[in-house]
Amino acid sequence: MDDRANYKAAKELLAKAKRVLVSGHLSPDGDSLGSMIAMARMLRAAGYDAYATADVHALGKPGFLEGVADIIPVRRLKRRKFDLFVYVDCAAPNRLPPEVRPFAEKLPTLTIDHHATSVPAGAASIIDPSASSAGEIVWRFAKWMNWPLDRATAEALWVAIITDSGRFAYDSTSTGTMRAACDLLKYGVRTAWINDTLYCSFKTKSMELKRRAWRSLHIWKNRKVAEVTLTRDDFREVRGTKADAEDVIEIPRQAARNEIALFFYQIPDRTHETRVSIRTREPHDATLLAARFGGGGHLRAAGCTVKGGMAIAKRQVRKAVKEMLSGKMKPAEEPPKEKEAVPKEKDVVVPKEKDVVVPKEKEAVPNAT
Ligand SMILES: [Mn+2]
Repeated sequence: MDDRANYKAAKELLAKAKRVLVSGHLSPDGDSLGSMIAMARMLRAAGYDAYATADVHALGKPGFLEGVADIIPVRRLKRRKFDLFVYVDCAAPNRLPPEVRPFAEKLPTLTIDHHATSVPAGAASIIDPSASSAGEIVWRFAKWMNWPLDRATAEALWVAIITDSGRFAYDSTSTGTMRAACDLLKYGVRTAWINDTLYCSFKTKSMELKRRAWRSLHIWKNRKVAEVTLTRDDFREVRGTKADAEDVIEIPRQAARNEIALFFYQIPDRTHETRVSIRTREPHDATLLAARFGGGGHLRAAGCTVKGGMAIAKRQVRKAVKEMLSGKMKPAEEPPKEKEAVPKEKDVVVPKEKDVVVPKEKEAVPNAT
């Protein structure tokens, strides 16, 4: 686990490569997208034929980054040839876009990640669960490699770090995070403009999804659990995607005394699956809950996909939540049921708030929204 040994292994792997494909997880968030763009840009500047790949139609707000123009859409990957694959911010191969998986299987791989559930895999791995973001690790490695940065690369890493650290608010924010941020500012990162673009510029459909999510707010178990729901119809009617509902999980998290926040949603283009974003506060381990349904993530932020419609998903997840609250949930007691893509995850801060008004019903039991 010595960083230096891992850096060296990564460097050796890179020395053997010419054409590098970089990918993050499905529906890339700011960290995933920023990290892959920065990695590809720095590799190109270092003489590699390097490209990031993503579903360019699902980028959400971080899609403003300059490096997005160079991304190869996942659907156009087929005819391309590469000799090294780099994973960034991706906890497991099953979280990669399906079009990318064949490359991950065939090529030598370098893993750069900060997920608690990530395990060293492939030819070389740089994994640090204490890092605020994959972007922070990419920055560290870039400095160690003496790669030059420019503004566009710095902005990609800045976005990676601020989105995953909650704008330097979460517990994962460390002196190392600030060191990285401090260095990035030297390259002319447009901080206020990026902040406005990411956090203060919601489209009408995004505002509408939030309005619907607020209306769905359900708080139970003596306020310890709060959940919001967006159905397939909500997305369809608004013509929105998951990217338009990125921060909806913050709604249930705002309730006073909240320990477990849940966001149940169904994306419009899939059938019979319900996705769940999970945020927890001490002492609850979000990965434990997600793992029950084959998902993963971080200690305080995780996600999973439940096979089945909304009512089934709610029944199963609420049952697991009750188990968790009663301290009966044990780690890894069950084999993962379903290898499936999970929604994005971030680490989470614990704001303290006064009372929040909490309408609504009693306890668990299905609720077919
Ligand atoms: Mn991340």
